[in-house]
Amino acid sequence: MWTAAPWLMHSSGGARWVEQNYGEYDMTDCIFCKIAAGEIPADILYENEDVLAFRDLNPQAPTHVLVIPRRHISTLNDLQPEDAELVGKMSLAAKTVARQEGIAEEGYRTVFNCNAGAGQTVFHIHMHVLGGRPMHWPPG
Ligand code: DGP
Repeated sequence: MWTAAPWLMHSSGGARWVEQNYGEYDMTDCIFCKIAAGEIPADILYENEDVLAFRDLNPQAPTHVLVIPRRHISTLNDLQPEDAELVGKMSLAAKTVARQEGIAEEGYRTVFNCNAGAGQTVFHIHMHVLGGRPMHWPPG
């Protein structure tokens, strides 16, 4: 059995749409879906109807925020052309959070890890927003 979050059923055209797009995927197993649904706590810095931003549990910099879409998308490889606006909204949320956190002017890094080889451990796309210390290149 799988269930879809109420906002998803409401905003995306109902169960048929969810079934076509998610098949048998059990979103109740996704930690970031649970954060988006308010089922588990997170230090949320920004949210709107499409995206939210919260502090990373295991920060790698003085500021380390994750920006996620409310809708479950497992990896960047699963993005569809119709998701372009959503990904744009994630970037706008990152910009807002960077300003709120006071790192916009000094600079910050945004990162999407895609799949295990790149270090993705949570399979719900997220943009890392890192700042508050010098960032080196190339990344590890
Ligand atoms: P990645 O390795 O790119 O998939 O990044 C996943 C990040 O998610 C990692 O930096 C730790 C963070 N994280 C994992 N579980 C939780 C959680 O329950 N709450 C929060 N706030 N962050 C989490």
